Amino acid sequence: SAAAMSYGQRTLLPTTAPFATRLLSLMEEKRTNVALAADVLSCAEALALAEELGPEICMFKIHADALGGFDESFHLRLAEIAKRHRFLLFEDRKFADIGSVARRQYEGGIFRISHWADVVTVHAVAGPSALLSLQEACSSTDNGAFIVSEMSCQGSLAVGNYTQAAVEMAKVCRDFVAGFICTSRVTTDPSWVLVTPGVKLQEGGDGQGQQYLTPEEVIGRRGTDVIVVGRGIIDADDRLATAQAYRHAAWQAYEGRVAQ
Ligand code: 5FU
Repeated sequence: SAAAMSYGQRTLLPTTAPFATRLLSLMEEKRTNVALAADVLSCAEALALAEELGPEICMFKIHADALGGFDESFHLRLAEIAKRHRFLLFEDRKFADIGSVARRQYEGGIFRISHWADVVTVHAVAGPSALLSLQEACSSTDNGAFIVSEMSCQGSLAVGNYTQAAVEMAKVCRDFVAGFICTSRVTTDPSWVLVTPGVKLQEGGDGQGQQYLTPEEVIGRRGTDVIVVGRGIIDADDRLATAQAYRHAAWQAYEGRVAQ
């Protein structure tokens, strides 16, 4: 079955997008399917985190607009660390406007996301125009986007028909869309990479709507591909050991699934 295909095998499919190929190859080689949600207060803290945890992760996810002290030097320094520790840069911008504005938000402003982000997120709510505009503006054909097809938080409206329509939308932009943000196996097509936030070693919530599932549940039972972990790692006393524990749990769950 598709869930039993290895990350490496999936890079060989003709329908796998360039960014998905990069990510799947990196995961297979580095043996990690953990993305870090680096939701810290400042760029200085984010850089320290990238340096410390870079060797454990496949993607470093930020919200650039929530990091204090953002300037041009931040992304240059982050890119250098990413290259050295081999992880990809993920800006979780969740573009949701008309194509022309989404494109300006991607290329311009303070953050100039297209200049440094390997992958971004795009909401499906406005239809495919944002995706098509971002694809035109991306700085490399190896870059991509994940469509938000489900959300981890309580009361999300991205369910049912919306989720299915979001998955369908990817087909209009196959070279750019690398996969989906989701909490379940929203498609059985192994070309797409399924990325799941809302993950902790202990199930529960954060009191502000976030809902957590375990790495075993997400990768092993539900059959998605990458876990996104923020506070589960960032709030730990020993961040490195905790990141390694998530890495181990998520990789074991993946190996169990591929062995079936
Ligand atoms: F699309 C989504 C979603 O549905 N849920 C999320 O939690 C994105 N996220 C992001 O994952 C959110 O913006 C945070 O950056 C991160 C989860 O952080 P946590 O600290 O692990 O709860």
